[in-house]
Amino acid sequence: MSRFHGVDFYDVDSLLSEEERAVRDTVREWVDDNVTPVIGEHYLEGKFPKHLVPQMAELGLFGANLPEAYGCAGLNNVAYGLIMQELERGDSGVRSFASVQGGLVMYPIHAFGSEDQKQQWLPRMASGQVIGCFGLTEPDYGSNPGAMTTTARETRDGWVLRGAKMWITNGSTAQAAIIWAKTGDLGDADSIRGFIVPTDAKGFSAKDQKGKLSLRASDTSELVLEDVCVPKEALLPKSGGLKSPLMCLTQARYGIAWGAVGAAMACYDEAVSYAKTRVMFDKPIGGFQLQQARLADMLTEITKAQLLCLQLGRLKDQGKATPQQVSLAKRNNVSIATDVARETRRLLGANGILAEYQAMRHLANLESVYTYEGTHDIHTLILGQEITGLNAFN
Ligand code: TGC
Ligand code: FAD
Repeated sequence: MSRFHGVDFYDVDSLLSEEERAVRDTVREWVDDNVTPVIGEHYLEGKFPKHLVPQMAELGLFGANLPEAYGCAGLNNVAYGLIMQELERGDSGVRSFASVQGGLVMYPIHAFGSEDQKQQWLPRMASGQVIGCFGLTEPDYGSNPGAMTTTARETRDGWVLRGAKMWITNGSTAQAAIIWAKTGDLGDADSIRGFIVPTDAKGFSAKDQKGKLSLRASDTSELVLEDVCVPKEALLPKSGGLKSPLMCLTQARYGIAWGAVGAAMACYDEAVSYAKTRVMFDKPIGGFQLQQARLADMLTEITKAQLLCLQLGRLKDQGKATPQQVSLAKRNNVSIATDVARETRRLLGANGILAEYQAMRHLANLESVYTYEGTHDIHTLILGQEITGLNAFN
């Protein structure tokens, strides 16, 4: 039985299947035992806890919603979401690692790869033997990836890739990178295709992004591709156009919507426990109306976000979830999680700035989560376009 029982004000638990609860409890316990005790130190040192990767693989956390035929857990999307929730309860960097590996690297190989590519890469990625990264963002093209300038030119033997990718999670630890590049004119976003590029290929280099004050327990890198030659088999044959990487983003954004709830739950738990034990003016601070208002707001927003995730997951399992519904959940849940983390930090007073508590680390992390996988603003515009039919991006 898990030591962390988790805020569940509306008995969302009763809406889960036995298998979904079992998956959630297993990951919850693993996070309590293996992530929470060490993450503060790794965060301060600016290091991803690499030693956790084999354990995560053993638990089946990589590409958990992909088929068992490729060595994956074959879970439904609700169970997958619960995994992301529990991982991010530990740290956004740990959830990021699993999201990138599963949603941004294994998913495109599964969706756009040949049978040979799936057999060659997916089992090794599920078992953590091969770590992947996803290169879409460029130094000059973040929110607007369709304008990317990385190119892939076809030769007699294969392809030559040239360009740079920026802010790439797992970039310096990965053995394989999914690189998105234009195979036609720079103005032609329809010519974007995906490639599986081994990171030891000649001309490929990765440099760690230094000076991060957020997601410190996660590797983030710049990738440079200087005429990197790859064979014909490196191309993901069914990828075509900007839609392909955007489909991957929908997978990862779905996981983030759940993950953010986990970070908020961790902060709320910390806030409640602190409010009940910290005595000021001769009584626990939880006995003051101002702190109760903070806690009531947190509980309300977390409960709404949990219900949002569950229904989104059920829709996804029925094949009915739209990218816009995923945008709404990513936008809302990251935003409320950031608010919960900030209010927890404030409730904790001076202790709230310490790494031995969780709130400040989650708050700093969530600032990255707010920006990556489509900034909050971009998701606002995606929803604005869905509502009005009018494009306000450009
Ligand atoms: P647009 O014309 O709107 O779309 C091109 C085609 O794609 C379709 N589409 C989608 N399909 C699936 N999922 C989505 N989310 C989709 N969004 C659009 C669209 O229907 C169209 O299809 P078709 O058939 O008509 O060709 O393209 P646009 O150039 O106008 O761009 C729209 C915009 C701005 C929304 C898009 O570029 C965007 O989402 N920008 C944000 C970029 C972003 O999120 N980057 C994330 C990089 S990866 C990352 O951050 C990893 S963090 C990892 C971690 O550590 O966890
Ligand atoms: P910009 O696009 O320059 O945006 C700057 C500001 O302008 C933002 O506030 C934005 O909302 C706003 N803005 C932009 N366009 C509009 C508009 N049309 N209307 C109104 N406002 C607008 N990318 C990957 O490919 N792979 C990864 O693994 C990856 N990991 C990441 C890890 C971390 C820690 C971080 C921080 C980022 C990561 N990213 C990754 C990149 C991430 O996806 C981009 O940072 C994000 O898409 C935003 O791009 P940008 O930073 O260039 O901001």
